[in-house]
Amino acid sequence: MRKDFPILQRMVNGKPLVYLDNAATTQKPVQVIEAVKDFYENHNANLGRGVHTLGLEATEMFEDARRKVAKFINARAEEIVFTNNATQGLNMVAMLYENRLAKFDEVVTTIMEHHSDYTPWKVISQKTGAKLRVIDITDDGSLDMGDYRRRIGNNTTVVAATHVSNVLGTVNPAKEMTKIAHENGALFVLDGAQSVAHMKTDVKRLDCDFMAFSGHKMLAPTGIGVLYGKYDLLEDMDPLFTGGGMVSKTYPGDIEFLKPPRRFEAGTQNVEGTIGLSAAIDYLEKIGMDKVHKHEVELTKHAMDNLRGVDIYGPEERTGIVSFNIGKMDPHDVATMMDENGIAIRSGQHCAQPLMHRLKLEGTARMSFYIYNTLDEVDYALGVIKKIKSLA
Ligand code: C6P
Repeated sequence: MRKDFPILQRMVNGKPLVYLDNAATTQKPVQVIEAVKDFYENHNANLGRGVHTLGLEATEMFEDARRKVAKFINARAEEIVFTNNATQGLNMVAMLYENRLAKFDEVVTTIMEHHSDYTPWKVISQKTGAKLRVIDITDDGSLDMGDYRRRIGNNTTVVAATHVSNVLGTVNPAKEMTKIAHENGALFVLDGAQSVAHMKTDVKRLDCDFMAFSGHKMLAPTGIGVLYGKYDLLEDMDPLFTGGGMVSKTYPGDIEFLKPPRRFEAGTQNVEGTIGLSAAIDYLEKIGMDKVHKHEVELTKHAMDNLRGVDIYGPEERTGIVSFNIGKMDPHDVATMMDENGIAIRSGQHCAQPLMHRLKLEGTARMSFYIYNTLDEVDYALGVIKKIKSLA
């Protein structure tokens, strides 16, 4: 499939590009690029605002993309709200619940959250006086489920947790976590930013109440994201933003909003993004999400088995994320030296400062794999790491 990704032909610093920063964003196949190009060349129009042919086509393509996303995660189309990214989706849920939280409520989250899931709840808790309870990890970087069970109780209103850690690759038991949250009458919000692109996701099976994710981490363009919400919960909420495309009537003294999901999609939407996302889902489904996951796990296992003499963080069982440090070397220096050899990795705190603080780390270097990476690329990266290590 590598020929589908034009950027993989690039040279970087005189070496063939080895792109191992997929947890930050993935590359895009020609099928996605062409789908976006086709939209602009043949169908471009605004949505639901006209009866002309282009307008009807664009609207149909947009709604078709919604149906595709819904099927991909086993939801109903009315439960799919288009957003800019996972960050917007997570913030929306926190803001929508602001007026339902009070002083004696508790919001539960985890120490491994990305700032996009940690900070909205921190801010909302500060505003409402609700207590923020942060679940710890075990020594190997798994979520401490004993701590989770102990801290959730009658006062817990919302649990917000990531499915997969963007630093440790840890896969949290989202179904079990949801069940425990529901047994205590709490809502469960899942951050799917690092999971939906990497494993088969079934929101009905997980039973989570909300889930947010980003298109750009799953072969689609930037600027398109998804917020899934159970329909009765969405229907029970007022919009955060008002404007064009989400009102059914507004006269002096009277206003009525459209039903979800359009109620939460004010203003002109990112139509090209949804079309790119739709093409990305077609691409992933053609491969099969089980195969996507299997390939990543194989690369990760190979990397972990052969990465010697460096500190690796996180549990054995994980998705395609490997965070490491070479002695006391600054992770940014490691990433720079990898880049000199054509390898793109991420370094630093990965927008996960609570976790860095917990691990007593300034940062890590991070390799993250995806469908187009090969065992040869992993071996090449391991060889470069070995050379860098010899300089330490
Ligand atoms: N993590 C990383 O390099 P956005 O930026 O909205 O598309 O995704 C935010 C986000 C939310 N949750 C998790 C678990 C994430 O990993 C991310 C994005 C990238 O790790 C960029 S900081």
